[in-house]
Amino acid sequence: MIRSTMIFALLFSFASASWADERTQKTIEARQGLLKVVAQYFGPIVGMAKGQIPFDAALIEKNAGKVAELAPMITDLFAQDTSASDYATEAKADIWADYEDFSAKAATTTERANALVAATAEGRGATMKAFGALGSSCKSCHDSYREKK
Ligand code: ASC
Repeated sequence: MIRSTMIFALLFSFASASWADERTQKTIEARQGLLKVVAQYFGPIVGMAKGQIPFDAALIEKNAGKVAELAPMITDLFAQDTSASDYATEAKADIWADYEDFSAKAATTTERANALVAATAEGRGATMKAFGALGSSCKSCHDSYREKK
């Protein structure tokens, strides 16, 4: 009886360790996917800013709106400290050393994406200025919290 309880406890501890590892991996993959989706909506606006494709205020309004919806998911998906994981990630441990600052930067991105949506009604100059502000909020977080490649 004692022996079977011990075996069960041992098996359960292995099972829970691998469950946690799997959750960590899924979390990291979900973050990477989220940021890829953000970049997908961001990309055409970068193309317009560089003059590679024609300026299209309606598309910027739509895409910036998507970024504003996606950005709050950043803090949801980074809530779990995965800095001890061996799974490949560019997320620096500094995120969880100052999660308040990380969250504030993510909140700024949401605000600036909403500001970009609003700016699309004010013409190209105002739109591109608001886009610059949004891009610098992305960059500010990457500079602090993303591993340099
Ligand atoms: C992108 C992309 C980023 C941001 C950043 C903005 O398109 O992939 O990480 O813009 O460069 O400054």
